[in-house]
This record gives sequence, structure tokens and C-alpha cells, in this order.
Amino acid sequence: MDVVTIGETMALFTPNEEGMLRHAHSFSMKFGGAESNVAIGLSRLGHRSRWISRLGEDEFGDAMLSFIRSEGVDVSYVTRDQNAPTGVFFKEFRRMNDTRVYYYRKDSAASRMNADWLLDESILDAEYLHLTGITPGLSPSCREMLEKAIRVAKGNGTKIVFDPNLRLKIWRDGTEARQFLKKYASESDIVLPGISEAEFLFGALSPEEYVENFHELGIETVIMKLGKEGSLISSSSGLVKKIPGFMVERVIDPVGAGDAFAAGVLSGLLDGKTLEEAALQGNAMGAMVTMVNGDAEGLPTRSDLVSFMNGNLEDVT
Ligand code: KDG
Repeated sequence: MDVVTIGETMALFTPNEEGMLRHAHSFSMKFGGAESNVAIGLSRLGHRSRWISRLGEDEFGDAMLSFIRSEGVDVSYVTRDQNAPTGVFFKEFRRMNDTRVYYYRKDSAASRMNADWLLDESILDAEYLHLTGITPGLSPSCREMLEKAIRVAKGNGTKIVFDPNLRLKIWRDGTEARQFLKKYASESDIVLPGISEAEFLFGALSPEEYVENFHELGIETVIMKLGKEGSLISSSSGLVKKIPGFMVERVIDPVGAGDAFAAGVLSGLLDGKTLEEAALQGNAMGAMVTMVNGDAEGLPTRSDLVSFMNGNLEDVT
């Protein structure tokens, strides 16, 4: 397996019109979860990815499983829970540049993932283990499960990639979120923070100071997402470089851009590209996903990605 990822995916109801959710009359059902978005992104580029999760024994669980399986992602370690539902969330395109999400995920099947439930063998064949800061916010048992996943990966030489994915709504408060996001970041080899997540963790600083702070936690490689400015790569060997972003004519739906970025970076590293090249590919994938409604719908195939990258660089330096 190239990449194994563990986390919750929910049924996603997207309103078919813009404006406040209270005025929405019709919705499209899609699926969204940071970790499965990454697995789908990798699979579309031809990599082997596995998504591990727990779903309710319900219609949403059935539909989601067949959707993710149909994308070529290995779902053989996804289990079903008779006593808890699949989570659900709604998007709201309130106005231009103001997309919100509303969760109905408390006590979901995925929040009941736990250390005994996770099988070592589901990680042992992986080159990379991708984790996000969403999973530890779901429940204490999910945190124990992550401890085990990290232990197994470290004992096996599997590299851990962590995306903080701050979702304040799922944490008790900011202090708890900050404590756990720092903890999981510090146990990872590669961290992919956004600029607002770095600010949440360390206060108002420059991007260069943020990456320094991450390195001080013991992280070898930091790739900070800078939105339309691209990204900043930094490795403990001393390399620090800004990688340019790509032009997007109109952002339709920004949710999922960070996951696309992670898939692009991981794909580049799996293909033996340099960190610069991998981050550039991540920037392109992040930009592409914002132009399509849905978390995963805009994730490109390899040929789409190449033609987008050849035609759309904002500012090559
Ligand atoms: O990164 C996209 C995710 O935020 C979205 O798919 C839903 O996983 C999700 C979450 O927990 O917010």
C-alpha cells in the first residue's frame, strides 16, 4: 500500500442554491471526509490507497462505501456499527467566499473507533500513514486508536503525514484542540498546516517563523499552505522555499482543497519527486478542487493534472 489513512467520512448534503441554509429547498447528496478525500485523490493519480473507518449499518454507510470503493480505494478494513449512525453534514454557500459547514456527527459510528478495533496489519504494508487533526477531536477512544496507529507506524518505518485540519466545532475548546494538534504534529514526519492553523497554534507570526516553530516540535518536514500564494516548504536540513500557487478563475467550493494538496504532495513523494516538485503538484491539486462543487469531485486524473499545471502557473520564480 502506498498510503493508509484513517478517519470519518460523512454523508454530505450540498444545497443546490446559494444563500442561507434555512432557505435551501433542494440538496445533492455527496460524501466528504478529509481522509477519504486524500485516498480518492491518490487513487485517481494511480496510487494504492487504503481508507480505514467505521460506518453505521445504514443507507448512508452503504452508499458511501460503494462510492469510495468505486474510486479504487481499498476499503477492506472499513467496518459497520449496528448501534451508531454514519455522520452527516451540510454545506452552506452563504455568499461569495463564505462557505460554512454544519455537522451532525456526535456519537457517530466513526467516533467509536478505538485501539482494539484497529488491526496492526491494516497499517503494516504502508509506506505512508496519513492522519488528520479531525480524528482526535471525535472522541477519547479515537485518540487511543491514533496512539496505536502511530506506534505501529513508527515500529514499522512507515512515515507519518499529519494535516492539522483544525475544526473548532468538534473540540471542547481551543485549549484542548491546541494541545492535541501539537501532540500529533510532534509525532509526525511531515506536517501540512494551513496559515490560520499555524496562527491558532503559535500566535501571529510570519510563515518562516511558523515553520521554525513546527521544527522545534521535532518535525522533519513542514509544508505550509499559503492559499493562492502557494506553499512554503521547509526541511530540517535547512531548505526553506516558497512554491508558487496556481490561478483560479472562480472559487466554487473551497472545502477539500487542503486534502487535494495533501494527495498531490504525497503523490509527488511516492513518485520520487523533490519536495519542491511535490509541493508544486499539491498547489495545483488544491487549486483544481476549489473550482468544482464537492469535496472530491474536482480531484484530477494524472492527465488533467499535467495539463492544468502546464497551462496555469500564477507566478513561476
Ligand atoms: O477537508 C474537508 C473536510 O473538512 C470535509 O470533508 C468534512 O472531514 C470533514 C470534516 O470533518 O470537516
